[in-house]
Amino acid sequence: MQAGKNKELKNREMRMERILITGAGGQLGLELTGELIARYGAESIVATDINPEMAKRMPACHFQTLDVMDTGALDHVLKTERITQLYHLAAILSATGEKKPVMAWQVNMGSLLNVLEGARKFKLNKLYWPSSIAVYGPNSPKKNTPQYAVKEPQTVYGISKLAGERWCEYYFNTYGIDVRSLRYPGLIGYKTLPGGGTTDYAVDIYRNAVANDAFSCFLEKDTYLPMMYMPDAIRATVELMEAPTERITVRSSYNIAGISFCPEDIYNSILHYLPDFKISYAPDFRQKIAEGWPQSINDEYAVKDWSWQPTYTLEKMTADMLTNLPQYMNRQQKSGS
Ligand code: NAD
Ligand code: AKB
Repeated sequence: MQAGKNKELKNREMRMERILITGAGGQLGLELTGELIARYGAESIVATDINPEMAKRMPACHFQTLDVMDTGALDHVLKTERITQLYHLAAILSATGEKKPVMAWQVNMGSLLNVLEGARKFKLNKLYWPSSIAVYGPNSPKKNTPQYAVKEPQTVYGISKLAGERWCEYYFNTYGIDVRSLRYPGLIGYKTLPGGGTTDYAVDIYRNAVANDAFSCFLEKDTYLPMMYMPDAIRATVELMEAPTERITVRSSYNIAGISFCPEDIYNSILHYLPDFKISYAPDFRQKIAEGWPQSINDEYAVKDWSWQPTYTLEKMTADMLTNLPQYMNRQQKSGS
């Protein structure tokens, strides 16, 4: 009886939140927006992106075009929509960042400072901002990389994520902003396309396999990287954001581990279902980025603080991707996106 009442109270509290998502049209954003709608109700969510075309792909919720570099426009939404929580996902990823380094720095840093200031001015309850395994560099331990290992990132993206982590911790220490963050590995899912990262090959390979196209991989066959299946990443995000404040001991960003594999491993896992699938290797500038990153991650703080556990292995992910991707690719072709 009491348990039922507590659950009802929690549901009511959750529905009183007003949640703003920036970069909601991206690979992570589309999926996370869907999950937040399911948990908090569509009326609680304001999804935004700089790209107005994303309105068409948005799950059923209020969508606004918003360039998060525009401080006035951001503040206007925070105020008029009475926002209480913000998920700041807009960013330029590693591969695009190496092509446009100054722009990547300006967008990643400028937008983060805008949302941190917005959180302070409008007294938000919580702020979520993702970091990345890209904060590590060639001098970090490669395997089972610890939370507090040396960090000398060599990409503009990694430098911006490391600086961003310091800013998040600063806003927590100085202004008491409840900022929470995860260092995601490369994310893989069937619902959305990746947006200019070094780990994108691990989504593209499945799409080529399902389309019966041979795949040319931009990384060498034995390049190991930390990766994570999207359902695990979404669950980790929600678990971190809903964990009691006193459990959060890391205010920069938490390491979280999922799977570690190389292109040859993922290829072999697909061959099990599609034995005629062909792969070739043509490493490009992204090889150097990948070689500067860890191969696997130690996530003991996330495990200890809020009981993080991934559920997907490479085999389980491949089975799920190949089951679900064909119908999503058909839908995406039909809608032209
Ligand atoms: P994405 O590139 O797919 O999406 C980013 C979205 O931000 C796009 O829809 C883009 O239109 C939007 N955007 C860009 N500039 C903007 C601006 N000025 N104002 C508003 N919107 C803008 O990226 P993603 O993969 O969804 O990544 C989301 C976050 O997660 C990023 O911070 C990224 O660094 C982090 N992350 C992602 C991965 C991954 O594998 N996808 C791994 C580690 C960390
Ligand atoms: C990228 O490759 O840039 C991202 C990341 C690991 O941060 N997927």
